[in-house]
Amino acid sequence: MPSINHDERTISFKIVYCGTPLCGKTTNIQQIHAKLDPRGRSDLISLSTAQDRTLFFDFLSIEADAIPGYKTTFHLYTVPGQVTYNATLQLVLRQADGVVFVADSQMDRQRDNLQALQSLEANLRLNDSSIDRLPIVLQYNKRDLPNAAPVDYLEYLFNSRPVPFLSFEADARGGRNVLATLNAVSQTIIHQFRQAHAPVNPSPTSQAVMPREMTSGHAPALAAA
Ligand SMILES: Nc1nc2c(ncn2[C@@H]2O[C@H](COP(=O)(O)OP(=O)(O)OP(=O)(O)O)[C@@H](O)[C@H]2O)c(=O)[nH]1
Ligand SMILES: [Mg+2]
Repeated sequence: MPSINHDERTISFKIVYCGTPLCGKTTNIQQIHAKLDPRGRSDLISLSTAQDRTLFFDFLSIEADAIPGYKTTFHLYTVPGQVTYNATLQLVLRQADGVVFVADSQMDRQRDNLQALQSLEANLRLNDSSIDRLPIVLQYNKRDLPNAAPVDYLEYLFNSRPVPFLSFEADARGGRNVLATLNAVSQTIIHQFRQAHAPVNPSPTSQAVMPREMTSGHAPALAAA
């Protein structure tokens, strides 16, 4: 559920990155943080172990030009992939407006991907939500690796549905399709929001809602971060 304040004319949406351990959730958020103009995003907050495993979550907030007349913010969270942190997954998923499910493309990770997708489904149900109602985008990550499974196979495993999810091939470490994935989920969220809240703004859009990507490398603020 988005958080709306009509007096202050602000709306914020929550996007959660889920997926099996080490599939690249944190790397997605790091790349988004690196690619976006610092004026349109917050600092990246990460709580991780010494081995860079996500302990609680990563958090990044992005301002976007999505709902005219309202300051719109997307709050991006990752959750730890390790099953020992399932309570965290459930907590962070609460009130999510959209989910990016990051699948690790490596052939030997498919059982874990499936388990993570089932866990996502179960946790959404516990939160009175559902994989069928929530905007969800699939990202097949680590496409750069030689042992990446064919995309057709991944589509068969994770996307054989009456209404398939939007899906993207990505190399989050190299930054490929990280923003495309984010844009897809945020557009779907905005589309669904507009359908449910026509009085706020009745006109539909198919334009990208994220702030523009920086074109000339990393921002100085990032180098210092
Ligand atoms: N080759 C390759 N490596 C990647 C890619 N994306 C992430 N990695 C690497 O995979 C490892 C795990 O990435 P993380 O982003 O920490 O994974 P995570 O899903 O956040 O892991 P947990 O928080 O522990 O669940 C890191 O060494 C990344 O550099 C990719 O697209 N290609
Ligand atoms: Mg992580």
